[in-house]
Amino acid sequence: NEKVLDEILSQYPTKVKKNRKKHIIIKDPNQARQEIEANTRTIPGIITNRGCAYAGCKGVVLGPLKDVVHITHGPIGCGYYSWLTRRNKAASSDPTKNFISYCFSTDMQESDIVFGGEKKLARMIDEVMEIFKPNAITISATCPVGLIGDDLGAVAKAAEQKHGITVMHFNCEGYKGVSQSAGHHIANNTLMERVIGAGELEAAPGRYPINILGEYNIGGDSWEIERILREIGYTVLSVMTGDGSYEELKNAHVAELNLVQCHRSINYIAEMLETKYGTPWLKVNFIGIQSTIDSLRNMAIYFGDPELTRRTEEVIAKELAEVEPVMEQYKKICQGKTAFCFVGGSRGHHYQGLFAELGMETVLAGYEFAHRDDYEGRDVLPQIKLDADNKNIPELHVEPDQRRFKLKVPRERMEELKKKIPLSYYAGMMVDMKGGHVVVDDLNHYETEQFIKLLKPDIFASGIKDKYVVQKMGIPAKQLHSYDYSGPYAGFKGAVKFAEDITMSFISPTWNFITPPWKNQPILEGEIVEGGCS
Ligand code: CFM
Ligand code: HCA
Repeated sequence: NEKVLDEILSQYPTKVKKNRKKHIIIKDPNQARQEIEANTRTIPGIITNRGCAYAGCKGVVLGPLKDVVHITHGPIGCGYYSWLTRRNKAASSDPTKNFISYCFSTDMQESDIVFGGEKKLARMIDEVMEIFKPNAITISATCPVGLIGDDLGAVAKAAEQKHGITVMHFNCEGYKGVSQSAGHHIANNTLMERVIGAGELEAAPGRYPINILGEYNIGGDSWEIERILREIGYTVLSVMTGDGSYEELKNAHVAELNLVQCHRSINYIAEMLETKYGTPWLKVNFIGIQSTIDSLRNMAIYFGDPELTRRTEEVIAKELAEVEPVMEQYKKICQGKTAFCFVGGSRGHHYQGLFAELGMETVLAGYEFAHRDDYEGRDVLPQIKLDADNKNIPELHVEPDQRRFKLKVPRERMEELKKKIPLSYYAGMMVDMKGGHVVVDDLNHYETEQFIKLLKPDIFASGIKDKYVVQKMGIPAKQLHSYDYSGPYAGFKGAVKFAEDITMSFISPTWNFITPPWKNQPILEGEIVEGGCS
């Protein structure tokens, strides 16, 4: 409760306490809205799990585009850090056009920092063209590039003229935002301006044409999602950007519907595509069996075709018959256990339903870098204050495309549909949480330890940066970024894989060899006395 929370926060200096208090909510179902502070700077000195704008731009949004060579302009560490660690899988029918397994970096040295790195970058592009001949190149800036003022735009322009391909540059220096989130925005703006719509297609090459936005094929998730969608009869034009390609993305404008899986990283594109091409977007969640079913049914409602609805139900029934009995087995072991679920900007919410399907309650959840709308729902958008990121990200102004804008759904039907399905809408994480459950934004290592001691979860789902600290406390930790080299976890088959992995972490005998610290030490030290603490 609030008193215990206050005790935890009282270890902080007064100013820090005041700040952190706004980022932590205990869900109270009696309040219509509980406001949380999000997308603000981490306090210097606090150990956060967040990444940087470069990670969000190159690592998250651009990196998965497989037929593009992604150059990291900077010292080698940034390129190395983002080299395959995210597990965004990609397969290609043309292996000479799949560069996913490479790491391209200009490997800046001290002399490049002193005398400038533009020439080295230009030479590198020449070399890339000689060896790999990609259809497009991206250049992502790291912190020192912005500090020394290398003109990436000029290098990119000259390279385009010299080689006749698309060379896009991204001023996503790590410090351009308070987290990865600014990087998503920087990447998406340029993809919107230069890639989507650059293709020649005027009509879709199949029935029910859709794009899947905000799905990055981690551990093969999007392959499982696409398997289900194709079986129903959808034409998946492009995935942004999991196992995605520059060539596919160019024609994303002909879709009839855009699905949004990760709202945080891609909602700008979804909105801009609606304005520019008249394509509505639907919030989906393919993590968890029930969420997958709901998403498929909502898609069928959108298209409003009885044949599609029939086929949707047929596929759901077939898949359910396969996975339900297996899930029941795993549920016997997981039932009644509790989880913490703290992940980047969407999974903190998306995995709660899947845990519930195993009979588990998520008692603490949060995001590293999501914004208030991801917690509270899009209704709060008009109230969100301009933040530190805004001045660093040029705002794109998009207008209806004169030639290609086509209203996919008449306005009246759109209004009717909005009452039934989440079209252009995301309700956020907090509505799905129960009273007494804790929501934490930008959770740090001190708070991680305190909340573990207090709530003693049976499993902690988060990332690599706290995994081992958590395990040393005797708590199983599950990476929900990289899936601990497992997956896929999406869709029907993915739910079973997840259930198997979670069950495995509970029945491992390893935990018998660890004594959690609180079994040897009291949970809170010191005593409360009248008129103050000692
Ligand atoms: Fe979206 Fe992602 Fe996520 Fe994200 Fe990420 Fe990721 Fe993530 Mo790691 S785009 S917000 S910036 S779902 S890399 S695939 S797992 S923090 S919750
Ligand atoms: C990133 C990528 C990351 C990190 C994962 C983690 C990912 O933020 O740069 O901290 O475990 O999913 O790979 O989010």
